[in-house]
Amino acid sequence: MPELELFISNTCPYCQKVYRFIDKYNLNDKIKFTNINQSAEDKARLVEVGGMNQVPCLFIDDKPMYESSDIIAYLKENIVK
Ligand SMILES: N[C@@H](CCC(=O)N[C@@H](CS)C(=O)NCC(=O)O)C(=O)O
Repeated sequence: MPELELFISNTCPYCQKVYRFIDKYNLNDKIKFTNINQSAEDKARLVEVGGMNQVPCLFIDDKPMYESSDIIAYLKENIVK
């Protein structure tokens, strides 16, 4: 099982789209949620590792994946049982 960390922000509709999928398939406890509005350090880590200040971004074993549709497709293929 890879380590999954999802970077989100408070008002982002694309984050909400990903979250709805996560909630629907009960994946909450498989993913660490990191809200970049709550931590300047986490926001800096997102930009440093991912290269963009864009959410949602899923770190899969510390490798960044942007784009809500790609994240949902990844979760569907690899994490949903
Ligand atoms: N096509 C992207 C759009 C993501 C997006 O536009 N995110 C906004 C927040 S709702 C953002 O992070 N904007 C800041 C930026 O792109 O620098 C997706 O589907 O994930």
